[in-house]
Amino acid sequence: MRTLYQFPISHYCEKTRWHLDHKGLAFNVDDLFPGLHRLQSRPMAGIDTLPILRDGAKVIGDSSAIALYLEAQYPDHPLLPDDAEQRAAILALEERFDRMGVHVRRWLYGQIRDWRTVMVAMLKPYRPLFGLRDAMKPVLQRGVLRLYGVTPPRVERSRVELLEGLALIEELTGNDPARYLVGDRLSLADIAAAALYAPIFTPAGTPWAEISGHDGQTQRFLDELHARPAGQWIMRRYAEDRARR
Ligand SMILES: N[C@@H](CCC(=O)N[C@@H](CS)C(=O)NCC(=O)O)C(=O)O
Repeated sequence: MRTLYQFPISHYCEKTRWHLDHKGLAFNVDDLFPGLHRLQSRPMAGIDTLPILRDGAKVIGDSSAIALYLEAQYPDHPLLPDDAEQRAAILALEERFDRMGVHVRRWLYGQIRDWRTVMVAMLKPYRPLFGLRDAMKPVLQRGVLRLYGVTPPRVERSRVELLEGLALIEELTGNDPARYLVGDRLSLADIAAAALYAPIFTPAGTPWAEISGHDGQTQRFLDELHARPAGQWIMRRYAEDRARR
């Protein structure tokens, strides 16, 4: 039996969900409560972050390690080619977009003016449990801002970084939303880029689609990003390549 330990709202968890779905591998999810998750993640995989995948007796932590494990263990529907040069290029891009995930998260948390919908998206899977869930909301909000370094100068640097990442997608695809980042088929680089940018582009059916309440300036910026070839590329990957099984 396969279990994905996750936060539904985590874009790194989305990257792993996408990979599992792409391979047609059935899995259960275990939604751990943010903060308290460390009581399970540390003994299980020696890490503080999710996703963690349990596959039979094997436990793997970190979306990149999980990706390599899935490719080695389940070679059907590969997301890494045999060609050494292409494989290296894809892994380098996966790493680049994994780092981008940090900037996407920090920038986005830096824009939130009304935390209610964020908290709904974050805590929806958990039962109210004698009011404890709701009592945790301000603690979680402060924890998220501190943990992810959400300060005005760092949020601004993350904005610049995320624009550079979008420019890279446009360069690699020649501004054509139909093309893939490396070669002519979907790879790990594409799902890393699309999943880790998804909280900004909020494709339908993803947990971020329910978050609302940005101010006018942020909304205009988001609209500009959507109109760019890279924004269309991300939406297209979701529409065409995000199989849900
Ligand atoms: N490099 C990790 C990053 C995962 C990550 O940052 N997960 C966040 C959620 S988006 C997390 O678990 N944060 C909780 C914490 O750090 O306590 C991966 O690719 O799996």
